Amino acid sequence: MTYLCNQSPGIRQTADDTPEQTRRHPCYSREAHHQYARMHLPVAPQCNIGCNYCNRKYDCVNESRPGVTSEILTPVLAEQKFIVVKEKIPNLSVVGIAGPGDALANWDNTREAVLRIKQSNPEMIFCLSTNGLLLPHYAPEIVELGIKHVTVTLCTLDPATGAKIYHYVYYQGKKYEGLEGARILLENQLTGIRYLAQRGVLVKVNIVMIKGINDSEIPSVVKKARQLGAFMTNIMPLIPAEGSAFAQLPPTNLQELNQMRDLCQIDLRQMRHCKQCRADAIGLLGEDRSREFYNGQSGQAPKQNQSMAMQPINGERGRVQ
Ligand code: CLF
Ligand code: SF4
Repeated sequence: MTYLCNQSPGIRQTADDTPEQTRRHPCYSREAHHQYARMHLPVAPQCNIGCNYCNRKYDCVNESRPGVTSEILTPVLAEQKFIVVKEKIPNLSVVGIAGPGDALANWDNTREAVLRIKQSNPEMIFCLSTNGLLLPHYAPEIVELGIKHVTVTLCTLDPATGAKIYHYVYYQGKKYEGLEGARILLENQLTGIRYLAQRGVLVKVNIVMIKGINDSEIPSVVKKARQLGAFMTNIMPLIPAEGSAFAQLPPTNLQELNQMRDLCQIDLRQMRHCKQCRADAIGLLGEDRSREFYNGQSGQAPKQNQSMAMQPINGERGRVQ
C-alpha cells in the first residue's frame, strides 16, 4: 500500500502561531465561542464505516447529537441557505461540513459546497469533520482548497479495540470487518492527520470516551495526536444511541470525562466546550438556531427520525501515490 507521506512527524501548532482565522473559530477557540457562529451544511449523508455507537437513523455521533434529525442539502441548496443565514447572522465565521455521514465519503458534494461559498465569501473559515478513512485520498485536495480546520475522530491506536468499536469498514469497494477493517481505518487516520498537520492544517482529534472499551487508552491517543502535529483533542462522552450496538453501555460520566481531560491537558490542549452539535447546526455553539432556517431555501421541513440513508459507498478515487 502506498502512503501519501512518510516524512517525520510535523511540528505542533502553538498558541503563538495560531492563525487569525482560528481566533474566530468557535470550536478551536474557547474565547470565540460566545462571539462567533458556525453553520453546518448537511451535504454529506453517506458513511463508509460502521461505528457501534452510531444509529444510522440519526446524525453522525462524532459531530452531532443522536436523536436529532437533519435535512439533506445539495451543494446548490446549501449555498442558497448559506446566503440567507449569513444575512441574518452577521457574526457567522465558520462553515462546517459534519455529516450527517462523513464529509469525505461524500467528497464531491463537500468540495462543491465549499467552492461555491468560498468563491463569493473568501473570508469564511471552512471546517470539515471526518472519520479519517479517506484522508489519504483527499488530504491533498483539502490543502489545495485552503481548508485550515479539520476534525478527525480517532478513538484508539489498538486495532483490537478498534474491532470492538467499528463493526465494518468499507474501503475501495470492499467491506472489511474486525481487526482487518480497524487496521485500515487506523493507518489511514494516522497518515492523514500527519499529512494535514505538516501542511499547516489545524487538526482537532475527537475521541469518543467509551467506558470499558477505550477509556484506558485515551492518554496514549492524545500523545499520538500531539506527535502527529494535531492542534488539540476533544474528548467527548459516549451518548449511548438507542438502537446502536453500544446502546446498553453507560453514558460517560462528566466527572470522569473532566478527569481525563485534565490528565491529557499535559500533552495537548483540550477542547472543553463542545456541544456535540447536529449536522445542520446554525448559530453560536450553545444556541442552535437551525430550526429557524428550515423551510427556507431547502424547502424541506424537518422530519422526525428521518433516515439518513447512509449507505456504504464505492465512489472513492484512487489513492495518491
Ligand atoms: Fe462544526 Fe466541528 Fe468544525 Fe466546529 S462543530 S465541523 S469543529 S464547526 Fe464544535 Fe460542534 Fe463540538 Fe464539533 S461544538 S460537535 S467540536
Ligand atoms: Fe455513524 Fe459514520 Fe459518524 Fe461513525 S463515522 S458515527 S458510522 S456516521
